[in-house]
Amino acid sequence: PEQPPWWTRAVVYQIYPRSFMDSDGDGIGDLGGVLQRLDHLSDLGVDVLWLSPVYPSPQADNGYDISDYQDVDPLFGSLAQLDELIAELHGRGMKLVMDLVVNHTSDQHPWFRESRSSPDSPKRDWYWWRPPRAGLPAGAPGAEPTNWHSFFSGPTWTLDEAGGEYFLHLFDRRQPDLNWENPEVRHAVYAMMRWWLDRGVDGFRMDVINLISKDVGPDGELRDGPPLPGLPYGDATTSVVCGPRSHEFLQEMHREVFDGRRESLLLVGEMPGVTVEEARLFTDPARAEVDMVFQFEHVGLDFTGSKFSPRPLRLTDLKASFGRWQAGLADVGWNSLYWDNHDQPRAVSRFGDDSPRYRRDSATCLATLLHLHRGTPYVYQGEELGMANTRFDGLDDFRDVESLNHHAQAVAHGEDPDTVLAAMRRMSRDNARTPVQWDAGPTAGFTTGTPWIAVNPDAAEWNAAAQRDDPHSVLAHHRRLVALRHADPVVALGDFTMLLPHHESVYAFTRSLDGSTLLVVCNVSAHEYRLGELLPEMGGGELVLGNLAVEDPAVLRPWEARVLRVG
Ligand code: TEU
Repeated sequence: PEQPPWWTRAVVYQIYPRSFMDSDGDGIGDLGGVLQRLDHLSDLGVDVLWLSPVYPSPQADNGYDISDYQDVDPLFGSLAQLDELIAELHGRGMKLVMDLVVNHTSDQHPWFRESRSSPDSPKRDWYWWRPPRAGLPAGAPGAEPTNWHSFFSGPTWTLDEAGGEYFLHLFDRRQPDLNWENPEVRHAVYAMMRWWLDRGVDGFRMDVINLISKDVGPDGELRDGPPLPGLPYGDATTSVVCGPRSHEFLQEMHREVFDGRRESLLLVGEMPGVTVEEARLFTDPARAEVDMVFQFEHVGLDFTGSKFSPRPLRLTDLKASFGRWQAGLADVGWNSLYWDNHDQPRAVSRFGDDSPRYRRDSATCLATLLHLHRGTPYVYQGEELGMANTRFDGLDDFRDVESLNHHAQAVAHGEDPDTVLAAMRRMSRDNARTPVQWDAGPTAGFTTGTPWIAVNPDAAEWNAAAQRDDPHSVLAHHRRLVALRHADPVVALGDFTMLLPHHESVYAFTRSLDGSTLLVVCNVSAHEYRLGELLPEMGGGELVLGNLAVEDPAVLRPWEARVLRVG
């Protein structure tokens, strides 16, 4: 029988370089810092490093606005250091996956500058240029070519005064969308990707790759989306999420870039709004598109409409979502497993309990839950330390373009500034972007200078140095989870069966492979439960891994997680 792909047993660690480790004292993390901290990764046992963008960039969206795809921004270091990183990782048996941001470029990319220079530019059609809406003068209210709302607030169109036309940007106005309909664009991207593979990188995490195909009519027309409640805009997603040529483009990319080298690579498609059915198509190995999706359903259950309208999360909703994805990709396809990344609030604050009493226990409980599902787990820097949401006193403490744009728009539309700030404290991406807490020193050991965003005030207590040699720590627990996936094929490949789908606090499931079964029981609450009452038929079992010392095998303590071999 065919060997399962290596990444079914792998764990990915994500570095957001700006916040990981600063080696030169400018307050911004860099490649030198990553190189200094590689022991932390080896010690954790992870297999792959996914590095968020380090390319030259004006940093409007912290590097997700790229102005040169084939270099390293001096802010982060040099190409020579990137080569060194590749060699160091390979020497330690790890791989490097680069962030590939090709739905859009920076507005400072030479391609866009050229495109903008004139309607007759040979690169005009590399981006989406459109005249004002029929009957309205350029710049008039509502004259944008479509009514679409940007992911980062405001319209998705900005007028270029000089040329009199609008350009499309699904994100910030400094992130114009590339026109993938144009084959020159696609082949330029493929050439760039081959250049990176030839340099030795082991794959790509493809940013919003399911937005590259827009639903464009035969005469180039883009259509309005359904109105969004409470906003003077419409929903763009019906026209841009998993558009009609998405699969065709990814298959073409595969042929042009990955053929012949696919086995050793990791190809991850980050896909907001992707459905299970679409994900099956994107990750069916027979179709040769990507290896796994990075989907958003479970991080969209604690708000209504916009992420800045939070509501309480119900565990039953979370279980239903995970269960649907586990079932939908059971026989074909593959999923990424994550709680945290640079776009999400901190997991222990969002899904766990970051009060002193339960912070360590809930962080380890959540980790157990996640790593025991079928799929490839992703650990985001600091998650392995139980890092939590930070304290934002006022607007000045925020840095992220999404948060700042949202604040400006919401306040302009008459929302109460305190309510807007409260939602930002809870949901802002900046929660994930505070410096990694290495030790109890000033700036948590992150920099000798002034950090670009304030260190979380809890760093004196919650840091890597304090946890490294403590077998009870969140860090030690993550180490055990990574090792378990490496050692036990049931964790990597076993079938998944959800138990107790309607229980409000206990998350339980089994994983089975070749007659061997693991039972995973996690108490996602501060109450106690009697195991015998929950799962009477599942008595006994050998404890493979747990997050608390078991005092009474019959009692599941607050935030306790157990992995038991039951067959
Ligand atoms: O994120 C894609 C994405 O869907 C996010 O914009 C998401 O909508 C938002 O962050 C949730 O609040 C990717 C990158 O991960 C993100 O950092 C970039 O800002 C974005 O693409 C644009 O490149």
